[in-house]
Amino acid sequence: MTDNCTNTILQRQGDHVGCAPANAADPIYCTFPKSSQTANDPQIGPQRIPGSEMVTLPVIKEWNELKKIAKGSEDLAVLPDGLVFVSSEMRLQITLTFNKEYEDRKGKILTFNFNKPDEPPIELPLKNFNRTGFNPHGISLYRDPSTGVVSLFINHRAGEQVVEIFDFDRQTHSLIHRRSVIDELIWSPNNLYAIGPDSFYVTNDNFFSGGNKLLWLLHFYLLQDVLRGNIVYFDGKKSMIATSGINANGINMDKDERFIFASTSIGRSVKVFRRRQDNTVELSQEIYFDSYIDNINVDPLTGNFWLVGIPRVTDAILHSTNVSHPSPSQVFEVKLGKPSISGVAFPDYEVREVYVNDGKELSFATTAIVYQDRLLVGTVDNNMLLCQLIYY
Ligand SMILES: [Ca+2]
Repeated sequence: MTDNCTNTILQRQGDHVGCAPANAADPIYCTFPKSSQTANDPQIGPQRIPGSEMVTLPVIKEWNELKKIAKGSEDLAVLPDGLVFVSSEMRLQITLTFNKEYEDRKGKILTFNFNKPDEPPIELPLKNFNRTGFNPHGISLYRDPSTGVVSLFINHRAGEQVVEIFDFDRQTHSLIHRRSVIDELIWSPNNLYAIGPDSFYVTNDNFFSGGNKLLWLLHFYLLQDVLRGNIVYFDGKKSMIATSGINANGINMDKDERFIFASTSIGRSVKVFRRRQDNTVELSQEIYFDSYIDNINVDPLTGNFWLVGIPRVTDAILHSTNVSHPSPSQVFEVKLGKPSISGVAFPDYEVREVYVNDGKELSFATTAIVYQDRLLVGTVDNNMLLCQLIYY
């Protein structure tokens, strides 16, 4: 990426994201090196992937209405009808610095409708729920054929790490709390994937509990290569470690739920695991990026994965103490190709960088979801960016 880039738009050919024609005279266009890799690319690895050619992508500016509302949208999840659930007003604590803006946040779940993009996000009432200390983080939605939509949220409640389970009431457009899952194996949850209305995989992004801030930060800054978090499976009644040795952040699965994809926090990669019958998982593949990968989402139409990267973690840390400090944002699409029965899960995968910005337009992005021809990118502290995907 280039530091003078302001923003980009996407185009794609079939299910490939491509690049728009250059128009250097237009100030809303920017230039950056195209970043692309495949499984056969010898440049795969933890190093930055050098761009082989310069391309120019145009900008989308359809998000202006959203910026007035959202104080962050750390994670997003979308239903098939285009209704988006937004985890908002999260209080991220990756420094010991007091941040008054965070302290004033209440934690909210919002909805945004892809089909009504001019309408601002709406806060979802949380019924039968004690909001004290509510601090929402990762989201997953489960569609139950009989009972409807179930939403699951990570909640960093004061002194407790919780997975909150709500039923979504479409009639009243509200969430009805059904259950708080507090489990000894869920100690530093970041994100989750709902397998059923009460069962899920959840990531622990740290070796230490989120409730012990000093040790948590010691691991975050110094011990990530020495001590690791993990991925935990909760079956509705009991938990177990699905795999160890990963400071897992974002998590998602393919539509057949045979593979788990988990980002490695500071590892600049996504690990691909095969799911076993007993719900433990086996590492199959690791895909590297030139960015710290946060949340992972899937385009239900193409099955492609959409990842958000944090190119410079130092800027993200400065941003977390002063939200006006820009932290660059990056979005990738991963086309997986056909899975292999054994060995490397997706030998023909392709990675394409489709959005990059120095943080002035979109600071500290963390998640990106696709609905039909639209892309929505969420951030920890600021606005969401709505993009039109142009097919060619
Ligand atoms: Ca995350």
